[in-house]
Amino acid sequence: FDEQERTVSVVGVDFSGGQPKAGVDQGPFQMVQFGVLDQIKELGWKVNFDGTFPNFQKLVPTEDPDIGRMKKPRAVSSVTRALADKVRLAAQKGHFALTLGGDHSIAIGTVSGTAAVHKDLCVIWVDAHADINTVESTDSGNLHGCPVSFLMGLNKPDVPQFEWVQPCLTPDRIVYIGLRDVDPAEKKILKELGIKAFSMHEVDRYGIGKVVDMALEHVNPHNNRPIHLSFDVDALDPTVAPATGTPVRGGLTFREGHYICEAIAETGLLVAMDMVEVNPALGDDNGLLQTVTVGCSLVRCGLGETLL
Ligand code: NNH
Ligand code: MN
Ligand code: MN
Ligand code: MN
Repeated sequence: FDEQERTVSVVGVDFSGGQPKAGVDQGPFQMVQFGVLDQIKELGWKVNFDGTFPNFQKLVPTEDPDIGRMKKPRAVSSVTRALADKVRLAAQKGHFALTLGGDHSIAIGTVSGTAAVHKDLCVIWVDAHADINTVESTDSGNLHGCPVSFLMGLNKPDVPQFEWVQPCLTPDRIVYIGLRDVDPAEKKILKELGIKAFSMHEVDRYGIGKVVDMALEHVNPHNNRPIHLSFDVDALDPTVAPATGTPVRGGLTFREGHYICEAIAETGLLVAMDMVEVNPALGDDNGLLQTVTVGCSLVRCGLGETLL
């Protein structure tokens, strides 16, 4: 980025249709209310925010019956399609694209948008879950468990509602950190495609410093690929981020989560970040405040906040 005018385009996606729990659509509003935009400005960024909520709810159809196993396919498709356009336009202007979710299905849109501009894009997916179920393999039918399969073009034949999605990710251009709740069908997909994943087991074994080094070395061997960081707050341990739809014990500590964002920001290659699955409706007031606070501070670290 040009040091003179580093600009962040922020998109808040008030959308929950990729999973069944209400409230995650309020995540962006809560993070903005908590002050994330001013905090980003204090880091020296210009902030471009078109922020009238709701932006995306209006695209959700009133009738959206299941198609096969897929729940709310039309809603997810139209929201992510509009989001892809917004993110693409931001990236075309040379802006950092920050997307506040919303559930993780929105990554179909965010990664499509950045990949359309940054042809050599790689993705770092920080999550308790692999989100690579296909429309056939998903048990839950919740599309927040499927975005990676769309981005990689794994759903064959094309799902008509998602025909607009250009497969933009190859197995060597995505890496996972934090996994600990991966469905059997997803394990099979990861293995067959040879996708690199650092589960909590590897975090325990090598420590977060080494894991991030290895993850970057894998997706970005020559340090020249733009990076999209898709951060699901449920990657963090539920003691750190309780207000999320599918908490899983044994997650990243507060510092491990922040270290990941700091180290990726340090590469100077980060062009986009998603902060998703913050659900202010879940948990008590303290848990909500904790989760919103940590979402904001992870975003700041991704945008270059350092401890010293
Ligand atoms: N793997 C499960 C599914 O496909 C759970 C996905 N839930 C998430 N993903 N929160 O990040 O339904
Ligand atoms: Mn996820
Ligand atoms: Mn998750
Ligand atoms: Mn399942």
